[in-house]
Amino acid sequence: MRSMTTTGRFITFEGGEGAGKTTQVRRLAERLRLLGREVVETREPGGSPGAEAMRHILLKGIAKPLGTEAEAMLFAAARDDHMVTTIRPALARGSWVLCDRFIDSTRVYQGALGNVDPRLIRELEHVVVGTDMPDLTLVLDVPPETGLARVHARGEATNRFEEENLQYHRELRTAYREIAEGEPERCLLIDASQSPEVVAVRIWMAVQERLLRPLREGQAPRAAG
Ligand code: Z5A
Repeated sequence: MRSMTTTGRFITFEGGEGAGKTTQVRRLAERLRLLGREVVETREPGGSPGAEAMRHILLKGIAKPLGTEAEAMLFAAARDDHMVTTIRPALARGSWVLCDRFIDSTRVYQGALGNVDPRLIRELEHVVVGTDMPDLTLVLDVPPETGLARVHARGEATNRFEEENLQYHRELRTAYREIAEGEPERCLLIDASQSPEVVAVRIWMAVQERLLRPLREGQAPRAAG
């Protein structure tokens, strides 16, 4: 959690395929820039040259034969480079960091769905993220049928995770909802089946209430869970 004397804030966007994370990162960044905030838009896996190189290996399924535990460690290694190279320096400058996927993706994809021991997942988080947890995590919630239809309508090649079956995507949604329920101080579940405009308004209200108002009033953001 950031201190009240630091103006930078760290927001992560989570959810299943086609939930609208990338769209909403862009919209929130535009709103914050209009307020004069410096904003860094980033993503995982990726967000730094080293991590972007690893993204290719992870999303093409090249690491899949190594097993989900090894994949979790590779996602963590990419995150470590991202933290060191991009996220921590941006927060230290007072920038707002908006990140498309972060630790909850590892908890859900490798942990809940990949059966990686939660103790290993937590230990990797502890080593890589430490106390630099997100101030706010927006979990965009959409029925998997809707999200996958959006992704397929784009007509781009699918990645290793998008190719899993519908039951897999239903379990992903359940796992995300459980995280949001379990950590209400850090996470907020957003109904992402609405239009992009409606979802953006809901997100903007949450950011104002949870982060901008406390900042104006000289308080630290609500404690991360
Ligand atoms: N992964 C992991 O396993 N472990 C980890 O630790 C991490 C990641 C960090 C990254 O995929 C994969 O890595 C991910 C988990 C795994 N699995 N998958 N797949 P990615 O970055 O390639 O894909 P993604 O993160 O799932 O993004 P996406 O499929 O592009 O979805 P999105 O960002 O949520 O949605 P979008 O790009 O904003 O929108 C998708 C389309 O829907 C687009 O045409 C929009 O114009 C449209 N859209 C957006 N919002 C709406 C609304 N509200 N209504 C209608 N249409 C909309």
